[in-house]
Amino acid sequence: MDISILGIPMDLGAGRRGVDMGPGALRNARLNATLRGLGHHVTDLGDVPVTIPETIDKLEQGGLIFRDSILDACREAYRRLSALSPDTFPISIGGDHSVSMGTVAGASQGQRTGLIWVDAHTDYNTPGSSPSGNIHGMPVAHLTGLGDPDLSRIGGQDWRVRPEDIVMIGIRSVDAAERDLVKEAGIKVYTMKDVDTLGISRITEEAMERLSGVQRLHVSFDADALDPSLCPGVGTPVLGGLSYREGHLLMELLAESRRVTSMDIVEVNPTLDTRNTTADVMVGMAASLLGQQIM
Ligand code: B3U
Ligand code: MN
Ligand code: MN
Repeated sequence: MDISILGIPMDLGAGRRGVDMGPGALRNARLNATLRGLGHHVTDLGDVPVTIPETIDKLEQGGLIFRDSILDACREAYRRLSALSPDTFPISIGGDHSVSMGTVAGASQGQRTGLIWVDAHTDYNTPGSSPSGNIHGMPVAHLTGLGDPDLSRIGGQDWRVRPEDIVMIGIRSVDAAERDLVKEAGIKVYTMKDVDTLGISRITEEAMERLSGVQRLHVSFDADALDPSLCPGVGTPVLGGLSYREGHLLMELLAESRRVTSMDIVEVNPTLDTRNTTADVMVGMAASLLGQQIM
């Protein structure tokens, strides 16, 4: 398969610094070479330019911290990804999770896109509901058309992700007002309790059944979905996350389906990590999604 890697070294959407170093950490953990080792043709598109926070004021623009700079970076990610051939499999490496407002739209190629959101958080706050003003807690809401009118239209006037085409897995931290929005929208959420009781295998089957009508399928993997004992290099760790094998099994089963067309790896923060472990683990997850097999 042709794989293109695009870095978005941005931490403007997160509450703390350091995820801007995620693309470097993931490349350092041999992302490109690992995928080449699986037989793929890998092209690295380099990084999207991102405003350095020290060079500007920390503006709160309508309840949205660093809105304008985040919009610029997401639009550029969108532009670069939507220019790729539809047969290319893009892997976008963040960066905080606000990058996905651009990457999901860009990878969608204007088509109906299913979204598998692997995360501790639902990231469904709007500027009105957000307790923090941090945009990395809002990308899914914007992808479905809620919130800021520019952030919600990066993929064009008419493109958006339908809430019924979204499945979230690994969830264990949701704000009160955000919970109401998620329920109202009808998004399918598999919490960690569901992972414990149903198991990843059954959840993946149900998710693929639910997403049977979409043309493209995007996996957005936030490193904080995995348990912090495994991935300590994340800005908002929440105990009780996916185990190493649950993460891999999810990726292996999605690979078997042969339906996934793009991926994000986000929220890797090497400044909070030890020995780049989180990036190492996330490269392993990408390898399983891209066909690495045990036997
Ligand atoms: N829900 C909170 C916290 C949060 C969301 N995503 C992350 N943290 N990584 C918020 O700020 O919206
Ligand atoms: Mn997230
Ligand atoms: Mn998260």
